[in-house]
Amino acid sequence: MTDRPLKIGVVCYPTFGGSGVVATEVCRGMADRGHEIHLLSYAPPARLGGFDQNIHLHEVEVSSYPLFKYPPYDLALASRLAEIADDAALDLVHVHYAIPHTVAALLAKEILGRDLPVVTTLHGTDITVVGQDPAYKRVMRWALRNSDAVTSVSEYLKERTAEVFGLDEGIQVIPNFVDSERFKPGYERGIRTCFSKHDEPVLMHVSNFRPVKRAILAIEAFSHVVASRPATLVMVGDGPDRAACERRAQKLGIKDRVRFLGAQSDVQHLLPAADLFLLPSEYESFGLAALEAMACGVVPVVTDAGGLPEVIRDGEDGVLVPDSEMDRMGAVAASLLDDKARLARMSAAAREAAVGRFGRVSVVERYEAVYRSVLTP
Ligand code: GMT
Repeated sequence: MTDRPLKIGVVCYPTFGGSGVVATEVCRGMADRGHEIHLLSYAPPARLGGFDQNIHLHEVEVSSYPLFKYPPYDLALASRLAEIADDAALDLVHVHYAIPHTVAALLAKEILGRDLPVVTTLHGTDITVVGQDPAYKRVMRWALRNSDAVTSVSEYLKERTAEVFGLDEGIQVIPNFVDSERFKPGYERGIRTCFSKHDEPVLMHVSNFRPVKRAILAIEAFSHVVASRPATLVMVGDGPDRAACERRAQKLGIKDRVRFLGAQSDVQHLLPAADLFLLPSEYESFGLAALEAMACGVVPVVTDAGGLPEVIRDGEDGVLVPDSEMDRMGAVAASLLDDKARLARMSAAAREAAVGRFGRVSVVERYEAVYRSVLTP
C-alpha cells in the first residue's frame, strides 16, 4: 500500500445540504494532509470559502439544447471527470451522494480505459428516498455493486442500504465529523442581542426546509415554549417548506418571535448564540446540523429516528423525542430551558461528545485508509 500524496477527484452537490458540507470538509482535511484535490460540482460548494493551494475547483457546465427537456448533467460530469482524470493523472474518485455521481464516475472510468477506483459515500436520501424510486433503483444497485468501495455515514443507513439493495457486505460506516475549531461555543454579543434583546432564550433550526425535515414542527414546538416565556426562534436555511413555516408562525400569532434568516454560509457564527437546537425530522441518516450545534455547546432536541440516536445520547448530550410523541417537543424544550443547571451540564456534554466522538482527524484518516485500500499497488 502506497503512502505517497494522492491525486483525488471529488464529486459533490454544491448546495447547503449535508453531503456537500461533508465533501467540502473531507477535501479540506485531505488538502491539509498534502493530497491534491480536484473538486467537481455544478457550482462552487457553499462551504468551500477561501483559497486552498491543494484544492482545485472545476465547475461542470451543462449546455442546453431545445431538444433536451432534461439537460444531461450526468454526461457532462462524466466527460469533465474523464478529462480531469487524464490531465491531472487522478489516482481515484470519491463521490458524495450516489445519484447520479457514482454512475458518472463509473462512466468516466470506462471512457478512460484505465483503472480509476471509485469510492461512493452514501449520505441519506440517495438511498432512503431517491435511490429506491423505481425510476433509479436498478441503476443504483448496479452503481453500488460496481463501486470499488462504498461508505455510509451511519449504521442506520448501512442497514437501510442492505434492505433496499440487498447489499451490505463491504459497506464501511464512517460517521460524519465536525471541525471543532470552527464550530465552538462563544458568540459575538451583537449576534445574540440581535435575536434576543433582554437575553431571553434563543432556539434555532437549521435545514434545507425539505419535507423530510418537518420544519413546521419546530414552529409548533416553539409556540409551546413561547406561551410561557419570551423567547425567539431563529430559522436558518431555505427550501420548499419555508413559506408554509412562515404562514404557520403567522397563524399561531408568533410571527414577531420567529426570525427567518434564509440560507447562511457561516452558521458557525450563528449557532453558538442559541440555547437549544430543534430538529424534528422524520428521520436523518446522521443529522450533521445537530452535530454542528453540539460542537457549539447547543443542546439538540431531535426526533428519535434514523441515525440520530448514533449521534445523540438521550438525556446526556441532547434529547431524543419519539416520533409518536412529537407534540411533546415543545414541552421537552420548555422543561430544559426551565432547568438551567441541567441545560448547562448537557451543553458541556454536547461539546465534549462532538470533540471526542466526532473529531475531524480520525475521520479524515479513515477516508484516507479507504482510498489507499482501493489503489492497486
Ligand atoms: O438526504 C438529504 O436530505 C440530503 C443530504 C444532503 O446532501 O444534505 O443529507 C443527508 O446527508 C447528511 C450528511 O451526511 C446527513 O447529515 C443528513 O442526515 C442526511 N439527510 C437525511 O438523511 C434526510
